[in-house]
Amino acid sequence: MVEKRTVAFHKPRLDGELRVPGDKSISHRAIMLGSIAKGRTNISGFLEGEDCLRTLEIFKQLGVSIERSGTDVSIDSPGMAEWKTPADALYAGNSGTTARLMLGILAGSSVESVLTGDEYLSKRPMKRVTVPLLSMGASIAAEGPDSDLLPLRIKGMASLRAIDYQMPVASAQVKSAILFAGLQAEGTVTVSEETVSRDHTERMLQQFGVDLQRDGNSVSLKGGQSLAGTDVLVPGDISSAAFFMVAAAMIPDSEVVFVDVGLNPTRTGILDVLEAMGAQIEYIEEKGQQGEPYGTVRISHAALRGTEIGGDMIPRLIDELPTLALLATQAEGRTVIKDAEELRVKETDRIKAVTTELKKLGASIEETEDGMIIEGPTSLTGGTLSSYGDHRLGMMAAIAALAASDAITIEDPACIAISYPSFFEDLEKLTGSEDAE
Ligand code: SPQ
Repeated sequence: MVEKRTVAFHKPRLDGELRVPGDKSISHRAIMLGSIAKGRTNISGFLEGEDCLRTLEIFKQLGVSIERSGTDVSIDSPGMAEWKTPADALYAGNSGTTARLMLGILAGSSVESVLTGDEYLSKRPMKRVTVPLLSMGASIAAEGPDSDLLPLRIKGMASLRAIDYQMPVASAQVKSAILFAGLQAEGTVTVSEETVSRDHTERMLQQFGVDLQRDGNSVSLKGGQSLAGTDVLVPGDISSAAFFMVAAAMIPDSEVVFVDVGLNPTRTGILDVLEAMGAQIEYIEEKGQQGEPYGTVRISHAALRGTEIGGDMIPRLIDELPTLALLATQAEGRTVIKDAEELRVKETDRIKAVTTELKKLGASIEETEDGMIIEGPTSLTGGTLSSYGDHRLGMMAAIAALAASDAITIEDPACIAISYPSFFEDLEKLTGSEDAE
């Protein structure tokens, strides 16, 4: 039986201060680089979400000593040359980041392993990563009938060939996998992308002592460098905050202050679009520590207008597009989302899922090949929405309940814990109301 949760609000308004949990992308990378490096790494603000816990468990299987107490993690690693061959398959769960980045890391290790995932991840393409890795001399073979899909067997080669790779898609996962493999390459690895994707890997490699060159949209590093354990502070995840940023902008009289949220410019597209749609945004404080900028931002409701979202903006807000589509249903005029075909290969086909689910509430939204066209404003009814096992769809459904005239029942809401385990508590805190069950 599918688990369900019903969310209902009577004339809601959001008010207060919010410190969202740690950034998912940065938490993964902190565990990965802390395990590759020799010595001790202390992480604070780690995201206790399902995806990041999968990454952590994988490195324990590889023999790295990792202790976690809530959001504090300490890693004592002998360095990747000393990892042990795991007895069982390495399970990435629902996490595309874990699977794709691990492929790059394991390809240059000295262990042999099999990487698996859950039913959703097992349908997501891996060739975008395995093709460049194979050209570096990696040994990766499918265990199943489709070479694009998990499970994959990786025989660590300890040393790889250098490549100069022009990425066909803007993807931080592909870029990171090649850079991680590049740490074990003979010579210099260069990765170039047409549009810059999130750059957490580049920033964190430098924090761990790697000499890395950035030249426009290209990144290069020389193989054979050693990494030293360090301290990593993980700021709040702007992709989690985005749900409440959209809610604050959408619901009259709302005002929310987001404390210590990540403000890396490769991730702040959501703020630019909210501003373009007319929301009030005030940057209260901006700080930067160890290469990752973060700060405090106030977002308040205002009359909203439709906008166009496409081009270079897309990688800067790719994971926020489901909730921005919801916001567009409440804005005056037309919103066009384009150049976002990557949404089709996320945890689910997010273009199809978002249009199908928002239509159930009465939204005027049409699917295009690479995005969506939304006409607003429309009043939304209640209904039963599927999460498709996709955390971002589950949270979009809950935020839709703030604007809907009736209750919304979310099917399979448990997936929300993948990136935001305390989502419903924060929703209750900001609205001051307990959602109906
Ligand atoms: O890890 P996963 O499952 O791929 O997670 C998602 C998400 O919505 O949380 C995408 F489905 O985020 C990706 C993001 O879309 C996380 C990520 C990263 O940490 O490097 C990069 C983006 O993916 P991509 O394919 O553009 O590299």
